[in-house]
Amino acid sequence: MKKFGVTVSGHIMDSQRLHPEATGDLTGLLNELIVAAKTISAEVNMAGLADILGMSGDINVQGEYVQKLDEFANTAIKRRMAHSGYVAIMASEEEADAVMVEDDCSPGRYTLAFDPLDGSSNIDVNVSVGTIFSIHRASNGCRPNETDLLQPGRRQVAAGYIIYGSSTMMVFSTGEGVHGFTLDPSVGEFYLSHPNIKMPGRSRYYSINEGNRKFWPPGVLAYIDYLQTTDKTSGRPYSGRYIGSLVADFHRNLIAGGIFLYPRDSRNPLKPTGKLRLLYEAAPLAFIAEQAGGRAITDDGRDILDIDPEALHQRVPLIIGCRHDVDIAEKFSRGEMQ
Ligand code: P6P
Repeated sequence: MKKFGVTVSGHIMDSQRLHPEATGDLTGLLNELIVAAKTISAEVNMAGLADILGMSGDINVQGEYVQKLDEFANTAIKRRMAHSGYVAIMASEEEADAVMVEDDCSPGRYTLAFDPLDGSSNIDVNVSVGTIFSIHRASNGCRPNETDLLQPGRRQVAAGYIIYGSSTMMVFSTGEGVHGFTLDPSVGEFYLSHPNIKMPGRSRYYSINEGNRKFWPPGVLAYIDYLQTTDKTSGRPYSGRYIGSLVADFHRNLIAGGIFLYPRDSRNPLKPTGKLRLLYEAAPLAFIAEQAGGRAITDDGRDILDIDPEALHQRVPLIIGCRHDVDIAEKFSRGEMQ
């Protein structure tokens, strides 16, 4: 019956109708993202065959090799947005500086921050990767600037991700719950497959790179030891599940129940605040998590959505997942549980 299901565009239009004051710009922006998502999905799924794998030889602002698909995804999104009239200014993991959309007065009412292809180091081994996006209202009118992008996550108008895995799914929220849409590649449509997603009250999984164990903050170390201790009443020990692709790890935890941690790393002075980026990784996923009944904090107990960004590529430690588990992790991070 999927051919007659609710499409993502239909769902967005239904949502817009609930807001008479809506201009349709956010709907237009999301629809442009959907087109980009379909383009990227086709390319990612062809990667193994189209011999597009391998390094493009470029290095991005993060000091990481840029794989060709990273560049493709970045260009696909920038091109859709550049002439859409919905976006005033953008930030991308693949761009050192903010990307202005128009040289003169921009009509765009929104900002877009995105990670075009997160987890790209997994592309060569066919592990799921994803696009993450975050949308805010532009506040500087005709002359947008970087401060339009540096807004706390709680002000997001919409956020979400596309996961390119065994199937391509778009999961997003405009502040009225979290909804998941699965792409039917035979007709090129995303159909509503996961309405009103809620994180399970308790987790079964924990996701963390155990190879960094010796460099975790004490609170994180104590919390992971707690999760690995047998206690039937609280469902412990949890199972470890770590894919090394943020979108894939987050998506599993969102659907099946889990907690993901990427804490700060005492070993690496270049990443004193962890590896993941605030604007286009932690904040959008935190928005989704809270909308789904979960929560997201730093490893010293600050709510991700309340952090005032200071730089486009600012990194933050991230603990995100089912609210019950994040609340306990917070107690360990504050030394209130040992
Ligand atoms: P590590 C992928 O490179 C990424 O940015 C995220 O998708 C993922 O969660 C994390 O890094 C994995 O990092 O250090 O465990 O390999």
